[in-house]
Amino acid sequence: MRSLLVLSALLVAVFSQKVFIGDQVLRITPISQKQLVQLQELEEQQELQLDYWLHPSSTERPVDIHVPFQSLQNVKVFLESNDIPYSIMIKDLQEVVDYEEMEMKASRTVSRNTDSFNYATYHTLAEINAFIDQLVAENPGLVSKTVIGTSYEGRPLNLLKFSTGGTNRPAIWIDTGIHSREWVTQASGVWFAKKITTDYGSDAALTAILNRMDIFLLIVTNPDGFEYTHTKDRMWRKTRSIYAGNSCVGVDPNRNWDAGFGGAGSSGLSCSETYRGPYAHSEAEVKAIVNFVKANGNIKAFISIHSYSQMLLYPYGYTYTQVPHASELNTLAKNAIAALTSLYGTAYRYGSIVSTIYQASGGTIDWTYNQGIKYSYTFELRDTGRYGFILPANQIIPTAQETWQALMTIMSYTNDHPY
Ligand code: 0X9
Ligand code: ZN
Repeated sequence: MRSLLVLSALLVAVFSQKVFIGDQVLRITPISQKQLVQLQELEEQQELQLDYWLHPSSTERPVDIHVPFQSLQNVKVFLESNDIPYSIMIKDLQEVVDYEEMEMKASRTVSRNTDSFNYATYHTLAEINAFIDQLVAENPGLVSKTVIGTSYEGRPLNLLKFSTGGTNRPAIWIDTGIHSREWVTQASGVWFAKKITTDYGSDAALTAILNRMDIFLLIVTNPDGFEYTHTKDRMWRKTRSIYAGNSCVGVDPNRNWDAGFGGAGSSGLSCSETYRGPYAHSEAEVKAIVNFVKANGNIKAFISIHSYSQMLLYPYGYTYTQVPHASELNTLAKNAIAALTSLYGTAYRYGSIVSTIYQASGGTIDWTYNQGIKYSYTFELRDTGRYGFILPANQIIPTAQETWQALMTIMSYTNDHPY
């Protein structure tokens, strides 16, 4: 065990990037309450270094775990001896990561404007920031950029504003990439930005929205984590903040909000992927959005985009208590998903976070809802687990296109239902 850890540390030193050679992603389908508890207990075993891609919640839903090579034997023996059914979803994670990197390098070009930008490939932080500046320069009457704060490591949080005028108009907020490894979300965010500029003035529904409301779009919500996924560890999810006394780096920015902070479905251990941080809003990236929402009291819809699972969710995640607007939010979610599915047939589930995915405390949209933003939603984009966070680049555009159908449904409804 120790020698394997030393070996993997050595490999990181040599390649400078974390490697996932022989790591597997297991899809586990617990068939009893007892097995669910066993999978929860397995998650507590820090020394196994398991990365739960989907947490245990009910026997209706699978549990996906990224298992490092050095823990595979132990985990498989544990599952088999307890008769817990599983299959191997990704047999060698490094192969999938290598393929993605090869594709990305092969398609890399420097684009001088947003028409020649390649929307069908993944991009670095620098490329996305260049895209943002080009979009602003090309559409000075519609698009502007504000830096709403800086990340822990000092990177700007570049918020795009789409506005046709007015002051303090009602607004829609969309963020992507708060979990840095969910690359299809930042890529979709880029596509949405371009889509808004091409559809304004030609698409009647979007034009109606922008004639009355503003749209705010934060594409790289966790820039430190995003840079880290490109340079050091493709699987990095959290921020990159460091706290004295903690053994591990980073906080889960979707457990750090002041809504049920510290409750079930979050961890107090810094090495956990769901570490909530030392206190609510400790993370600079979260705090910047909190300040912006408070200063801009006119946000009417708040949509936070994640992957994967193919779900459209509304509050709450921290409690089983239903939100007062549950039935309206449910109907709107149903309509949004009908629009999404109509494009390519992609199947989505929808419902409250706690009843649809799993309990999670300190999440973004629970806080925004409690701030009075009624239309608070969160997406989990493609896929359902075949590739998980390493979604092939040829799915970026179809994912963004279908998601846009759902976003338009929510935005139009918000525009038509002032409150
Ligand atoms: O665990 C999470 O934070 C979300 N899943 S993810 O794989 N994207 O990490 C689910 C929590 C539900 N809340 C939101 N999707 N915001
Ligand atoms: Zn996420």
